[in-house]
Amino acid sequence: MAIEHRCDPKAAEAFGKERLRTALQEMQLIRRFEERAAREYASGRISGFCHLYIGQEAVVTGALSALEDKDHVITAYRDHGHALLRGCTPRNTMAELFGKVTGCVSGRGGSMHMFAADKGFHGGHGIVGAHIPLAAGLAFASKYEEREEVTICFFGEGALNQGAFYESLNLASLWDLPVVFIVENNRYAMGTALERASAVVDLYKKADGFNMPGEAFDGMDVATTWQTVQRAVDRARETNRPTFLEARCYRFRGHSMSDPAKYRTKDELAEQKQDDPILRAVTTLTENKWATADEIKAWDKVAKDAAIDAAEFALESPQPRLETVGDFVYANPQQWTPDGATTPHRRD
Ligand SMILES: Cc1ncc(C[n+]2csc(CCOP(=O)(O)OP(=O)(O)O)c2C)c(N)n1
Repeated sequence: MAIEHRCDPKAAEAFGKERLRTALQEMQLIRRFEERAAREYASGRISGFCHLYIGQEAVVTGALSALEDKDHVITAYRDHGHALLRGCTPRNTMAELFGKVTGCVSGRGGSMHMFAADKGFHGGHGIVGAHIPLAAGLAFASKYEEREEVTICFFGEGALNQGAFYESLNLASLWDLPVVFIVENNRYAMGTALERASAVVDLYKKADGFNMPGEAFDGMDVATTWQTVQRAVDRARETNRPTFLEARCYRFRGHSMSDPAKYRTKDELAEQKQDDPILRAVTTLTENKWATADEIKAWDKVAKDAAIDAAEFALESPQPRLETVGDFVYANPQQWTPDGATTPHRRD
């Protein structure tokens, strides 16, 4: 795909000045938040797994611009951006990374399990492909209860040869479920290039096997992403027909914080970084005179300040109390005590 260092002009025109201005600010927030998270991880304040979304911000930002508040979103473990745009705050997302009690799931989930279910964000899932059936279930419930809601389900291309993917897309098509499946094809599943793992590399073509529309799009362009996803969301809302979309994108960091990413060349990375989704939005906004350089700089400062504030909040927040270690694990839990005895649990 040819690299264009701006948003597609027609898509940008359709997206419009106000939405592109908002989209840039959302992408700046995700970028600055994750840069801060990376620093906190390096300093040892965040532990466990941590997968950054840096480079892919246009996918979630454009896609969620096509949704209404009542709709549903579910994703895999590369979920910080999805959380920030769908109901979590910078503070409770960062606190979750720190494992603090003020985190969006009380410090129990960490990086891979962000949730804001009351705002339609259903995670944050660590097992590759395991949440795709849940998306079909969310869409089934919306249809069954006649709520006219749409579900967007994001996953990586590494999930595409899991059985759950085939089972879910088959049922979604067979039962006419209002769901949009988006594969974020960032070209590598951990260290494995798509070409080494998949017999089909034009992933959108898999839609044919489910008798549903499929399309690939430039996932580094926030306006094109919105335009493509909006068509699929409209189809789902109006006809209950599902769609399978392939967002062609690239992650600028390693698979996780512990990955030196030796499976790709420095030249490849440098070339891809020229196609930064944030720079593309900046170019389009300034070329169209939809934003000034000063405004863009000010928005970036707001994003940086939000990330610093979130980290300070997370650092000052308390750890969950040891006695609550068994909370949220079982529906009918026992209380755990340090000497190994268990007693019937009381939520206090
Ligand atoms: C069922 C299962 N198998 C293996 C893993 C280990 N694993 C974690 S991430 C990953 C790669 C997934 O890549 P992809 O779906 O492309 O997502 P990306 O990391 O590119 O966002 C694997 C194999 C897992 N979490 N779940």
